[in-house]
Amino acid sequence: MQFSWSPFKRSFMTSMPVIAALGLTLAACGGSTASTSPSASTCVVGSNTSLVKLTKTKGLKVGWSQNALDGAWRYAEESSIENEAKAAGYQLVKTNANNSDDQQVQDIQTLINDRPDILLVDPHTEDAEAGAVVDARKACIPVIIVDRDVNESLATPGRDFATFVGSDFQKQGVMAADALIQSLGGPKANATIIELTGTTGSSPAILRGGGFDGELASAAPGIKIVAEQTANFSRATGQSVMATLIQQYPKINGVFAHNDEMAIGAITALKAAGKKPGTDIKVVSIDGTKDAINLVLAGEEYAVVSSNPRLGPLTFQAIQDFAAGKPLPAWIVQPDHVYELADGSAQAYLPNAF
Ligand code: GYE
Repeated sequence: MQFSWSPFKRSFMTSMPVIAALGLTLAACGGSTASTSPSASTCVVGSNTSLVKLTKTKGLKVGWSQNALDGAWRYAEESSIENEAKAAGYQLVKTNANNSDDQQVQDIQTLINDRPDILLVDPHTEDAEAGAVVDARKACIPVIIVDRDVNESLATPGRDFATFVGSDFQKQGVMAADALIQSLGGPKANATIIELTGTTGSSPAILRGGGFDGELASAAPGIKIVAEQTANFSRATGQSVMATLIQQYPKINGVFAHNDEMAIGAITALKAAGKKPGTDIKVVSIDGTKDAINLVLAGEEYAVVSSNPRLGPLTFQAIQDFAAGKPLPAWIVQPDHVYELADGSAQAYLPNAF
């Protein structure tokens, strides 16, 4: 599982305050000063320098580039963004890239041409949309990255975008590993497991995988990952991938799925193969959907680590702070938790599940 940036770099970036717009008298790459966004007055179009400053705080037009609308998590995120936009009295211009990087790059370009005051981007993968984020900055439109991050060596917080609002995916992976280790008998356990990974190249897949694999190797070296395969964060794909893998590895003791959808598909496949998930195979996943929490309550899944999709409040607070000229951190972290049957936490969380 590859890392695109180290935890050290991440925490360094987090502590770095966002540099305020610098009055942009520096190198402009052949751009004219015309056609700036209605509220982004200090920006030179095509400029390679600093973040754009907003000069209005009310009635903002907000662009929103969603990478897909394909499951409970993403619908919950979408309504959280919609609700906050409505509550703030902002106009929201939305696109949905249906899990296509090409489509999302095109969507961002369309949104740039529509001249929003600020642009929110939830990138499908880390690298593919980074160039379009830089294009938005060069078109004098400030960007906030929401949920999934871009590769921060290609687009940098404080320069190319104002802030990243999202969960600590690496920590989620560590929490998932600790839960699975516990379910398999603790750090001294000897066991074999399968890991179903999310969309290749997306920040949650990279970081959840990295956090999980690192924690497993150091905390419980007797637990081995015998197969690691992507199921694209999809329930149907999780089911078909697991249907094949369980024939190949019938003796596994556990499954880690990077999201609930894949775990639910995997549990269906395990049952169809005559296994008893929860009894002979322990399953852990990440998200906190109603469907997965109900499987925890039914004893078929051991634990779910939340990845709170309700990112609207933090995101729109960041917009307001940015518009008011307040400095933003490089990363605004959405906190997450582990939910299990044994300690009653899954039951207590259920009313908040999505
Ligand atoms: O886990 C998954 C969705 O980016 C954190 O994307 C998000 C992930 C979430 O498809 O269910």
